[in-house]
Amino acid sequence: MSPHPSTTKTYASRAELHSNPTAKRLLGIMERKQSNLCVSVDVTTAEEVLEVVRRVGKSVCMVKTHCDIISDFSKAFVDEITRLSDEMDFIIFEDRKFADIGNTVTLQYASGSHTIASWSHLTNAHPLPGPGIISGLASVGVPLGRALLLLAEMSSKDNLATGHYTREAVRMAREAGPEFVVGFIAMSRVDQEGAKEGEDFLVMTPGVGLHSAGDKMGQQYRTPREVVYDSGCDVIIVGRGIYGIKGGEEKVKEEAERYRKEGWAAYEERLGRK
Ligand code: 5BU
Repeated sequence: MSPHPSTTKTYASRAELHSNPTAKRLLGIMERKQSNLCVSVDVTTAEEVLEVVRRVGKSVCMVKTHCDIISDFSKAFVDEITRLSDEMDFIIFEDRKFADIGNTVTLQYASGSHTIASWSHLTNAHPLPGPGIISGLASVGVPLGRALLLLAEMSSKDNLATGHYTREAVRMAREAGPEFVVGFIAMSRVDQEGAKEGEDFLVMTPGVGLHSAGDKMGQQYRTPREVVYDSGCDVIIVGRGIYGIKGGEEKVKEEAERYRKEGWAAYEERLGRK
């Protein structure tokens, strides 16, 4: 099979293909910072999250949060992570995995104690409920310039997002158009089949780690090279492999740089630059 057209283009040239402001900004950051690394900051207090972000911020194109695990989530936290995102030049991705009917996700996205749409540039949704989930989230997100990923595949062992389900996720994204849905959470180039002229989806991939093959609860890890070069994905998402590394502050910084370099080298290799 010939390589997917998006995998032969630079991130900078792909920015031109996107009308969504978040996708454009992200691809620009990736090129500027030479980074396709997203750090998943799965720690449970606001100060711990901010500490990790300050350490890794220079190395990343994006920071991923789970706001519902932060015990003292507050407006002050939102203000500070937003300030860091401007200062250190990264996108904020709340990994909310919306999964309800359109009306409910609209409320979950805009309201409640987290008001996710007010601060998170990018979020994601399961395609399970059908296209209404996209229209619901878009009604809140589009006026704010936000973007959405659909979960087409997952990294965990024996998950059910495979085959027909994955293909339907891609079809839903194509039908929705590029205004709001800018890509997928997936383990591979799920948009390979039936790719349309001028189309460009961002494929973001969790389950990346250099030190272990997985955890005791079904997570499965691959290396940055396997994800970016072998599978043609665009962004590597790393959690415990970076914030969980032993050895203190400096070690976390070093580890983020290590993943950034590996991810970038794999991207350059796929462009045939080395
Ligand atoms: P880890 O510590 O690198 O295993 O963390 C992975 C993160 O990515 C974690 O926040 C998960 O919720 C998230 N994730 C995932 O691991 N696999 C998936 O398929 C999806 C999200 Br979707």
